[in-house]
Amino acid sequence: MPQPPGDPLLRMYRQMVRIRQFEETVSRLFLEGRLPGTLHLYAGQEACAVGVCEALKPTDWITSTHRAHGHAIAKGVSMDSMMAELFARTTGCAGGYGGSMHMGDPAVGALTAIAIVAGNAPVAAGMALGFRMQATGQVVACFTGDGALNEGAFHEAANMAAIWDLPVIFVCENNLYGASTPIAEVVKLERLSDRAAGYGFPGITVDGMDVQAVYEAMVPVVERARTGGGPTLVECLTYRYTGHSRNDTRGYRTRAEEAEWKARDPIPRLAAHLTASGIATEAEVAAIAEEVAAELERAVRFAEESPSPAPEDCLRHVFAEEVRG
Ligand SMILES: Cc1ncc(C[n+]2csc(CCOP(=O)(O)OP(=O)(O)O)c2C)c(N)n1
Ligand SMILES: [Mg+2]
Repeated sequence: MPQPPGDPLLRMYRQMVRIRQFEETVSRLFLEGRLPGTLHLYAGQEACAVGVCEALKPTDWITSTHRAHGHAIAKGVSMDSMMAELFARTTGCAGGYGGSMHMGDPAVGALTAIAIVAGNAPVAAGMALGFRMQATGQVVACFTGDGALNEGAFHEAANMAAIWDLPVIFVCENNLYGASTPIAEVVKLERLSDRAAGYGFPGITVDGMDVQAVYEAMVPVVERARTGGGPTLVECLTYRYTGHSRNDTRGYRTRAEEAEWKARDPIPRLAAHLTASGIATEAEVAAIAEEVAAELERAVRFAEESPSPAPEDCLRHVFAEEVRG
């Protein structure tokens, strides 16, 4: 799927607004009891997904986590299909069987998200091995959290990617917490990107609240992966505005800390740059939010008007029956 045309900064701005409004909408729907299941919201971290995906080609891939909405939107998964997935409707991107943690669409290079923490890292390394063996020139960006870096699966994948110079970029969104655990309690390093030295590839730390910084950091890293230079660990310093998932009253962090991070919100930050540099007027920036709000209204309507899966189909896709014929 080709990238929408236009100024890259405006495109990134729109994408961040789309993610933010998607999260605000689904959060409200969830609290109203209109969505089943659970949610892991991405609000606050938009600059990471958008900056990373802007540096990828449409033919490149991402692998994602339990906090999947932002990654999926940034890579181009349709909000209609994501909304329908959250409503558990057959038009959802996983047929309504998966929910919040199973966002994705192979048609746009977004592997259906994997909610096992770090479970997507070996899969990304495997995809990258496939790309290299078939000389496709593609790369894969593997989104992980800070908590994921302490999982055995991550270490094994990073080491294998290192020894074979695989075209994978490990993007660690360090939002300071793994559920309720502060990262500083479970990692002795100040910079998680220093872990990369242990695998023998570069690691960098970027401001994950600044979409331009993330994008600019990613461009050479993607080029390096694509041209046989191997992986990089990109640590994005960021913050999730809401609790880890439902029922999280955020007792493990202070309201003052939250306010500090929200003062660095990536969306008004880029809006200020767009208007100050003459790329867009204030009215044009405001129009984007209105257009996105209308897009979301349509997505909710699409989801609500879509059919629910039939009870007799509940075991479909559980076993490989169709493959066995
Ligand atoms: C292997 C595994 N262990 C535990 C969980 C439960 N769990 C889901 S998300 C999460 C925290 C992950 O933290 P982090 O990697 O920092 O991602 P974040 O939620 O901050 O985006 C945990 C422990 C899981 N899904 N998989
Ligand atoms: Mg985290």
